[in-house]
Amino acid sequence: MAPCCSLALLLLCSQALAHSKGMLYPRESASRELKELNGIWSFRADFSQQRNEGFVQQWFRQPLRQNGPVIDMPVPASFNELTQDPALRNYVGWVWYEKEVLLPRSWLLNALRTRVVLRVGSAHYYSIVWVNGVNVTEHEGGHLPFEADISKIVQASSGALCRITIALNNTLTPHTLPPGSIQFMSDSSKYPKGYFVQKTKFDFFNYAGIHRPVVLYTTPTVYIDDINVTTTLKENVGVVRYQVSVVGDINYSLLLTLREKEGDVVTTGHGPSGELKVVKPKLWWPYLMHENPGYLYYLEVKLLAEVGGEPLEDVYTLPVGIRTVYVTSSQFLINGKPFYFHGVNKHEDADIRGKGLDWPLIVKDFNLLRWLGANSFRTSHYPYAEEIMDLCDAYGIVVIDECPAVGMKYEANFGNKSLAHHLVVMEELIRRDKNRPSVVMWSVANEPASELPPAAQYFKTVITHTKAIDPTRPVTFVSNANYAKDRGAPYVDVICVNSYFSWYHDQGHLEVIQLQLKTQFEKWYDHHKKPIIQSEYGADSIPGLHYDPPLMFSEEYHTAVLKEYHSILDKKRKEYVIGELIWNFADFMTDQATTRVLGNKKGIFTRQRQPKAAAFILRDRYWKLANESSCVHSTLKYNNF
Ligand code: GCB
Repeated sequence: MAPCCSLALLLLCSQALAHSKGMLYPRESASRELKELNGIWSFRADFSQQRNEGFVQQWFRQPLRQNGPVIDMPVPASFNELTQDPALRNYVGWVWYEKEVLLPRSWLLNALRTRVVLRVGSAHYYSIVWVNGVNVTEHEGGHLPFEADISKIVQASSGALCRITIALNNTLTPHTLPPGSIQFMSDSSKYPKGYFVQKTKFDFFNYAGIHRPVVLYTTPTVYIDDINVTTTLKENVGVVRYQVSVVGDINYSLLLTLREKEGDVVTTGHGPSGELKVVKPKLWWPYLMHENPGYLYYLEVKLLAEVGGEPLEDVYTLPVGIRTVYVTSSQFLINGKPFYFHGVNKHEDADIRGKGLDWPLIVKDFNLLRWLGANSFRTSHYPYAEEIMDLCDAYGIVVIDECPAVGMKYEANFGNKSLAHHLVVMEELIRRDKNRPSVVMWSVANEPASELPPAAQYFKTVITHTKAIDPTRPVTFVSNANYAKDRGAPYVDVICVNSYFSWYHDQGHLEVIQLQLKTQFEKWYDHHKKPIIQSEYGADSIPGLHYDPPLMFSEEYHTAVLKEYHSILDKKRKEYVIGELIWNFADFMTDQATTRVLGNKKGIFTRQRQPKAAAFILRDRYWKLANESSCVHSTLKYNNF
C-alpha cells in the first residue's frame, strides 16, 4: 500500500467518527487531575517501501523497542529538523511514537467514579492511537485536539504502567485540509524505483509530528462535557448566556458562579442553561483600545450528582470575556465601537522545533506583538495552539481564527469528500474556540481557487454551516481572486484581500503600488459593499541587505513597499477598509524553491525574532493608529517596553 492509498482508506473511517461531545481544555480542579506526557518519546519512521510495515507487524502490540530500533523524539515538536538524516526531514508516510507512563493508583482503583482521558493537543496529519495495544481513537487533521476515554483499558489492566502508541501519517491528498498529492516519478532514467514526492500548493513547510501537549486527565464518571457561553450587552448590563452539557447521568444539579479576576462573586445561576446578568460589566476590550484590555471573568461550573449512593462533584472553571461583535457595510464594531485591525499574520514556526509548541517562543512573540502595537492577528493558515489563544484572551489580542484550508487550487479540492471534511473541521474548530472573546471572526480558507465554478456552492455550504453552528460571529475567507469572479465573496461578512503589488508582478516598480491598491479597494467595495481587510501585503527582505534607491530583497525595498501601501490604507480606512495585517510577523520555513532563501523572508522579524527595518516602520504606524482610535483619553505609552 502506498502512503497515499493507505491514508485514503483511513480517511473513509474518519468521516464516520462524527462527534457530538465537548472538547474542553483540560484544567485541574478540585475534581480533576492532570498528567502531562511531554518530554522524550520513542520514535520510528516506517521507511518500508509501502510504509506499511508497522501495520503488517502490528508495532502497537508490544513496546516499539522490541520490534526494531527506536530513536528519542521530543513531544511536542516536529520530527523533521531534529536528526541529521535528510530522509527524515523530507519523510512522507507513517511514523510511530510511543510513551510508557505510570498512572497514579487512585486513578485505577475506583472505576465507578473515575474516568481517565487521553488528549492530544494536535498531531499532524492523521493519527491512530492505541493504549496497551488497544485501538482507542483515530483523528484526521493537524492543529486541532482529539481525545479518547481510556478508563476501561487502564482500569482493567493488572499494573499501573500504560503504553501509549501513536501512528501518524503526514500524507496529504486532494481531499485533506490542507490538500496535497503524491507524485510517483516513474522515469527510471531519472528516479529510483518507487520514487515519490509530496506536492502542495501552500507556502510553508509541511512540518509533522505531535505538535502540542499530550496529557492524561481525570474527570468523575458523571462530568461536565461542554460549556457554551455567549455574551451580549443591553445598556449597562452584560448578559452571559450559558449552556452546560453533562454526560454520565440524567440526574444532577448544576451551580454556576461568575467571579471577578480576584475571586469576588459577581452573580450565580443554576441548571444546564440560563442567563447571568452583570450590571456595569468590565468589558473585554482589545489591546490598546482600553486601559484594561482582555478583562476576564471566571465562570465556575459545579456539578453535583450521585454514584453508588455516594455524592459526586465535578468542577470546571471557564474564563469569560463580556464583549459584542457586529459588522456593518463599512465597519467592524467591538462593544459598539469601530475596531481597526492593525496586526499581523503569523505562523507556528521556529527553528528546529518546527511547529512544536514552545513556551519561550510564545512569550517572546506576545512581547513583540505588544511592542509593535499590534492589536490583532490572523491564525494563518491553521488553528494555533490553545495555549496561544489563552494569551490572546488575556491580553486582548483580537483573532481571526482560520481553518487549515490553504492551497485549494484544483477542482478536485472542491468535491463532496473535501466538503464533508471541511464541515467537520469547522465544527472541531468552533467546538474548541467558541468561548474565546479574542476570536471575533472565523476564516474558512486562504486563497482558494474561488473563481472556479464549484467554489460557489462549496463556500456557500461551508459558510452557512459555520454560521449555523456559531451565529454570533462573522465569517470570512481570504481571497486573492478577481473581485468580480470570486464565487465565495457573496457569502462572507467581511472581504479579506491579499495582494503583493510590486512583488509578484511589476517587480521593482514601487511607483505603481498606490494606483493598484486604490483600484483594488474601490473595485471590491463597489462590487460587494462590505468592509475590507487588507489581509496580506509585504515583501521579502534579507536582514542586513541594503540598497538605496531600493532594490528587491533589501531592507529599504521592504520598508518602501510598506509605506506605499500605508498611504492608500490611510485614505481608505476613513471609508470602508477596517484593517491591515502584514505578511508576515516573522520569517518562516517553506519548501525549497528558487524564490525562497531558506524559507519565506517576508517577516518583519527574522525567524530568530530580531527586528528588520520594516518592524520599526510598522511599530510607529501601529502606535499612531492606536492613539487615534483608542477609548483611552491619555496618549498611549509607546515607550513602555
Ligand atoms: C500568499 C499566501 C501566503 C504566502 C504569501 C507569500 O498570498 O497566502 O501563504 O506565504 O502569499 O509570501 O507568497
